[in-house]
Amino acid sequence: MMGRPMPRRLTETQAAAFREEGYVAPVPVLDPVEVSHYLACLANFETRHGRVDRHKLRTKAHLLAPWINALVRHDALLDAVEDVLGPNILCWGCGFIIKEPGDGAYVSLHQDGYYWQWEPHEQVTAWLALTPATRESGAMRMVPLPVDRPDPIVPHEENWQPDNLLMRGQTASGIDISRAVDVELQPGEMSLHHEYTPHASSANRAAHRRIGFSIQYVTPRMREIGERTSASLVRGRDRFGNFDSEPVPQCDYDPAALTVFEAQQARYKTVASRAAGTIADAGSDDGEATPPALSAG
Ligand SMILES: O=C(O)CCC(=O)C(=O)O
Repeated sequence: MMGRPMPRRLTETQAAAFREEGYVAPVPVLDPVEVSHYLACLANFETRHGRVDRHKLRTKAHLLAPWINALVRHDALLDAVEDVLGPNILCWGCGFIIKEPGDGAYVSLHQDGYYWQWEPHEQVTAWLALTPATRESGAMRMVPLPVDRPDPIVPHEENWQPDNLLMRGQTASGIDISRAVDVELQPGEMSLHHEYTPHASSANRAAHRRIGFSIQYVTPRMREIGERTSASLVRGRDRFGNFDSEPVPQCDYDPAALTVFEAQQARYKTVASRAAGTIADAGSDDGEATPPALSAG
């Protein structure tokens, strides 16, 4: 571990597990008072704007309300993300993934990187539980695989199903699902997973809503192939300028932020509708250190 900074929130074991297994959990980040606060914010938001159903608030929700924007900037979340990505962090997107009791919603086995055309692959998804995410309520299941491996993205079959929360019903082939590990989380705990890590989740058979908040963080060095898009600098500095910066909403559906949200939403649909092949890692000589937990041990 020589030369690697001391982790801020993950243990050394957890930071190593992220590299070796592609995910780490549980990471405690919010205390019960904070969990209650964010649940109340969500309840107020739903009272004012309608229930957050399975297709609403799924991408760049941080542009829609000040409290969502504050959550993606929460220090405890960012400390853990910093242990994986290093000190400079952008929030690319986020969304609520809510499974109502008995609604049948599930997520097929997939890799996030199947659609994302990003390089280098300096990305992590933080998935925060606001209610218990258990085997019964439809917690995520991860297939442990090292981040650093040849040909990490496998072919996906596309088979749209109404209850599948994935837009095209993409399902990874050739992955041994029997190796999947249940990632059960209590409210206030989160998991971190890399875009190469295969994961899935089953329907909610519990009596409560399973409320998860999924945030995609990237380093400023990361860029999207093709169209230029936007992201929010949430920690450190951005010496690369690969993304347009995003406004911070001052109220729900602040018009300035909503314009950016809608433009990105339209683009996201286009990206998600074309299957991505594996993108070769293009090592860049930019003088910025490789993120701590993404560098080989
Ligand atoms: O919420 C779920 O069950 C799945 C979430 C997911 O696939 C993700 O955040 O990448």
